[in-house]
Amino acid sequence: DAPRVAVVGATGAVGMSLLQLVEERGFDYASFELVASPRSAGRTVEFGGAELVVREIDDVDFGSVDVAFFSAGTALSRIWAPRASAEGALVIDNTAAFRMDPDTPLVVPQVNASVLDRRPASGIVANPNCSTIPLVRVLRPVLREWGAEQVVVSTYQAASGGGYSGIGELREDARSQLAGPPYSVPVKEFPPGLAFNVIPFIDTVLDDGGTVEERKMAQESAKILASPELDVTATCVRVPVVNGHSEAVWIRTRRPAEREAVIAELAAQPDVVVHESTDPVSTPTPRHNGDPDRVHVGRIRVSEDGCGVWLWLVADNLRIGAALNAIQIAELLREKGKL
Ligand code: A2P
Ligand code: 11C
Repeated sequence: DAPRVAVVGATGAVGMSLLQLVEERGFDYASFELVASPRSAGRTVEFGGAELVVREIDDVDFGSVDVAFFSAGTALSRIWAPRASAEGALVIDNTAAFRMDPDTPLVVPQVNASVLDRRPASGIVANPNCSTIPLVRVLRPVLREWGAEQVVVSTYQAASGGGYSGIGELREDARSQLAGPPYSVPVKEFPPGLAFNVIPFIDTVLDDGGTVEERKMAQESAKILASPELDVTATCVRVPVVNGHSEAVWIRTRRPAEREAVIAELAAQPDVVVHESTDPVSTPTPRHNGDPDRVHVGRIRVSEDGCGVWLWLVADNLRIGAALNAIQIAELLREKGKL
């Protein structure tokens, strides 16, 4: 039977992308509940040809839900995901709350689908961070074919990673900057202000000077790729782009690779598009990216000794990096008869 679905954080940037994808992909459901904060409770949202009323989470009976997608922040997931799962819903959690929990699989269906052969002990499946997902999708074939010792990544992350408030803040700040001083825009999401700027901090700074976002990329990649010895190091940077994360990736391989073979391996991955042209107009950028449900790769280069591979990737962080991966997890669970 088709599952009964709830989306927690349905009015947010990831939640709205998820609703769109459910419709676009014809994901089958028996019932559908939209959940958001008390601020949105009572609002109606058009979905599936009906007007659905948004509810607050206290009013949801998770015993009548088969799968609950959570995208309303880590703090809310910490409290509510275990409750929802105890009441009988399988939770697909898009926050950082349970990603590193040993009883919770961290899943990118194109990379480690087999970890869902068993129903998760915690009742929760974690969806990785939006910059981790496209990275592991391109690392998987390189690791398999040539091995890898080290991966060094610099990210160029869009404002939508900070949800609707991030997008709104970038737009307002850009207007204010264009209007000239005095600049009166309050900067909460992206201090000291993202418009016409780049900011080398995403999330909290740790004692060692790294950031939580950088640590997520390292830890989550190792868990998904099941390669604890792989050294993934990142510098995560916020850029004034509305949507679409980009990454410059350098991989030190164990065995020498040839450029043509790297291109062929990457192009053979599901929903990865390799753009071979070096014309800037044909190279993937967040504004000109083609199909938003694919990972776009360009600028593939190989060092003289064959053991250094560089590439550039662009991926829609709300879809590939969040909502699409979550719905693909649900589709995979359906295929495996676990949902
Ligand atoms: P709301 O729109 O009512 O604030 P974004 O990532 O775009 O900021 O979206 C965050 C999502 O999380 C929104 O749907 C938001 O609802 C939802 N949310 C925030 N706090 C809660 C809460 N306490 N209970 C349920 N949903 C919440
Ligand atoms: C950003 N990657 O771009 C963050 C947003 O762990 O799911 C997603 C945070 C997360 O700001």
